[in-house]
Amino acid sequence: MRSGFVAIVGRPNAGKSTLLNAIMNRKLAIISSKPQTTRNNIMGILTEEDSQMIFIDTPGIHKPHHALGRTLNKSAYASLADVDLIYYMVDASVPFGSGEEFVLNQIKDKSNNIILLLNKVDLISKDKLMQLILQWSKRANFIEIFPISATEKINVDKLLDISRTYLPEGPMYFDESTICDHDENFLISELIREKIIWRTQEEVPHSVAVVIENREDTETKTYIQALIIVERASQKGILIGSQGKMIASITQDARRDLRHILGRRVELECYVRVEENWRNKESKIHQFGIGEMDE
Ligand SMILES: Nc1nc2c(ncn2[C@@H]2O[C@H](COP(=O)(O)OP(=O)(O)OP(=O)(O)O)[C@@H](O)[C@H]2O)c(=O)[nH]1
Ligand SMILES: [Mg+2]
Repeated sequence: MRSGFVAIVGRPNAGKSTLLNAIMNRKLAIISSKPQTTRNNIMGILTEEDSQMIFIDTPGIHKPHHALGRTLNKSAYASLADVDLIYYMVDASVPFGSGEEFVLNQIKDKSNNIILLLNKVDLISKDKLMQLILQWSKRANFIEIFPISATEKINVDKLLDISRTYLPEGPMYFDESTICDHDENFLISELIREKIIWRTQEEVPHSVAVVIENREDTETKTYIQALIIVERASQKGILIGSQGKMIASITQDARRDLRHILGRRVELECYVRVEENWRNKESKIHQFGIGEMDE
C-alpha cells in the first residue's frame, strides 16, 4: 500500500483547516474568517483500500507579536520535517505581498515535493487564475500547481488522486479506526473557542484560551465544565456581556454543535477567568494545551 504524511502549511486564513475538513469529510479543525484560528497541529488520517494518507493541518505562519505566535509558527515548521509531501496553500483572492514572500522563502527549500494549492478559486476569474499560475510557476519549483476551492470542494478529489502517486510504498501508520491524533476533549474545547471567535472582534478572539475542566458522561447526557481564559478584565466583561447575554449565546452555540458531534444531550457550563498577559508566558501557553506536546 502507499502511505505517508502530508503537511498543509501557509499563511493564516488561507483555508488550511477548511481543506482538512473537506478531505476528511468531517469537522476535525475549527474554522473562522479571522487569522490565527488554528493553534495546534492536527492530524487527519485517511485510510482507504490501498492507501493511508496522514494530513497535518498547521497554524498559519505569520510575523509573531507574542510568545504564543512563536509557538504557533514553531508547530507549523515542525510539521515540515519528515513529511512525504507538502501542500503549500495560498489564498488566490489576495495579492502576493511581503507576508506571502516570507512564507514562500521559509518553505521552498524544505522539500522537493511541494504542491502549491491556489485556494479560493471560486472567488477569482479564469483569466486571473491563468495569470496567477504563470506568476507562481516562476517563484519556486513546485511539483504541481493546483487550483482548488476548499469550501466548494473544487478539485479536492483530483488533488487526493495526484497526491497518492507521490507517496511511497509503506506501512499502515495508524489502525483504520483512528481518524485524528487529538481526543474528543480537544475538539470540545476548540469548538467552544470557535464560537467565541465568531462572536467577538479585534483582540478578543486572539486573547482567548479554552480548557475543559470537567466532563462527566452518564447514560443519556454529557456534562461539561469549560474554563475560558482571557488576558484582561475588560475582555472578561465583553465575553460575559450585559446581563450575561454574550456568554449565554456562546454557550448555546457550542452546545448545539456538541450535541450534533457527540450525538447526545449536552449540558455545558462556561466560566471566564483572567490570566494577565498569558500569551507571553510559555508555561501558560503549554498549560492551556497549545503547541506540540513532545517539544
Ligand atoms: N470563498 C472561499 N472561502 C474559503 C475557502 N476556503 C476557506 N475559505 C474561508 O477562509 C476563511 C479561513 O479558513 P480557515 O480554514 O480557517 O483558514 P486557515 O488557513 O486554517 O487559517 P489559520 O488557522 O488562521 O491559519 C474561512 O472564512 C473559510 O470559510 C474557499 O475555497 N473559498
Ligand atoms: Mg486553521
